[in-house]
Amino acid sequence: MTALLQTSNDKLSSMTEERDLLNISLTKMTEEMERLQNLPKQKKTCPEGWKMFSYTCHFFSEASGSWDEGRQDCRNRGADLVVIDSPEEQTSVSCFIKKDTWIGLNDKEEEGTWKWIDGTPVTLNHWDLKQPDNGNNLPELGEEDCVHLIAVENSHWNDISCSKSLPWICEKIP
Ligand code: MBG
Ligand code: CA
Repeated sequence: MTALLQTSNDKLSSMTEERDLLNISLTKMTEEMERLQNLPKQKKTCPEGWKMFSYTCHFFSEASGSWDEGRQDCRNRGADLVVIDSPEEQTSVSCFIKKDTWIGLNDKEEEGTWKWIDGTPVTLNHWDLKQPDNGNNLPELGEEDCVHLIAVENSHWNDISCSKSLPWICEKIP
């Protein structure tokens, strides 16, 4: 009888211990859940030197380089070349550029098939008059597979040789 009582006492104390540990882990998990649930409510900001646009950040480079060099610089900044997917975004970036500027649009993969660097097809159409023309068969221009904003009001798009040296716009989600 005593032995039986002892066994169930032991069992009880080990279960009490287990219950306490589970309670601690429940408290921790509840805290973590609340932290994660509050994440979207936190006000996000862009790094210094970047401009907030909608839910993203834009960086306008001082430096110039080829389209590939621009893209690499964006990647080094944890970003990529800008994808312009709304008239509002187009208007916003066009306000800030002072020179012709690279954006994340090209037809390198297939001539005439324009794709944003994130794989999305072109929904917004902001081509300049008579563009894209792949250099209009002018031998001195060569192939034109990369797109830049033209540095005039509205900054329409033109295709140009990817090796041209231009500044670029990067984009990332904060
Ligand atoms: C230029 C474009 C160039 C090519 C050329 C054709 C005056 O714009 O920059 O890309 O399209 O026109 O003539
Ligand atoms: Ca062109």
